[in-house]
Amino acid sequence: MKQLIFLCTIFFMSVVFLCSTTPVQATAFSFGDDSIFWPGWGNGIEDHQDVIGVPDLIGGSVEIVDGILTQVTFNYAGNDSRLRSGDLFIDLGSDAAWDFVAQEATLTQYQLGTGVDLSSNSYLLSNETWSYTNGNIRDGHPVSYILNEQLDLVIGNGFLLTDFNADNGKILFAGLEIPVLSEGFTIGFTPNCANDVVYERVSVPEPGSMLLLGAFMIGMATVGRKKVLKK
Ligand SMILES: [Ca+2]
Ligand SMILES: [Ca+2]
Repeated sequence: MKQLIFLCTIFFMSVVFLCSTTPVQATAFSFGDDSIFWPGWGNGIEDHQDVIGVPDLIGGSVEIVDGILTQVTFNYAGNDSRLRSGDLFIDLGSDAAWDFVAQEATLTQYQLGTGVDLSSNSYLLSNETWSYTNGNIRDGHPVSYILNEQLDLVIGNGFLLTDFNADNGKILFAGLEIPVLSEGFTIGFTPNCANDVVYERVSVPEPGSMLLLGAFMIGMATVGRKKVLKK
């Protein structure tokens, strides 16, 4: 009898677990900084060094709610008041074509149709967004995607907009609504002088794997219960 009560309890807990995994799930995944430049965008000079001056991007994290990428945070060390944020690029499925770009001014999110190949020439490059002559930068690296005339105006008025001066060590892109696939995605980002470039793959575990675990627990409990009843 005790065994039967035990198995019934497991069965009940399994049902609760299975039901509780179905509603809203917010999950955070972290990423590092293992790339020096985007594939194909080395400049032949600074290609061996991850960081030129400051800041040093040290990875970050993403938040996914029910299969929707809602925010991306970059962590960095060091600061320079002349720096501005570049755009956030997202490549769904990591097939070397950008599918979404989020831009600073109003954190507007754009979907790029069938994706924009990495070799596209529709970028503003680091040497076009950084006018200071003292100190080296990583020349010729994509910083922002040219989507409309408005962005050119923003650049003309003083680079991109997110303020690197907050000095809290974080750059946050929030309010995103990007549906991500189980294949995962790649994040691209750099400050306007491309002194440190992010190109990182993020894996997203299948939501179904949690449901499978719940179903497995119920199955085990059911088999065990039948055995007890037979006795
Ligand atoms: Ca770095
Ligand atoms: Ca880097």
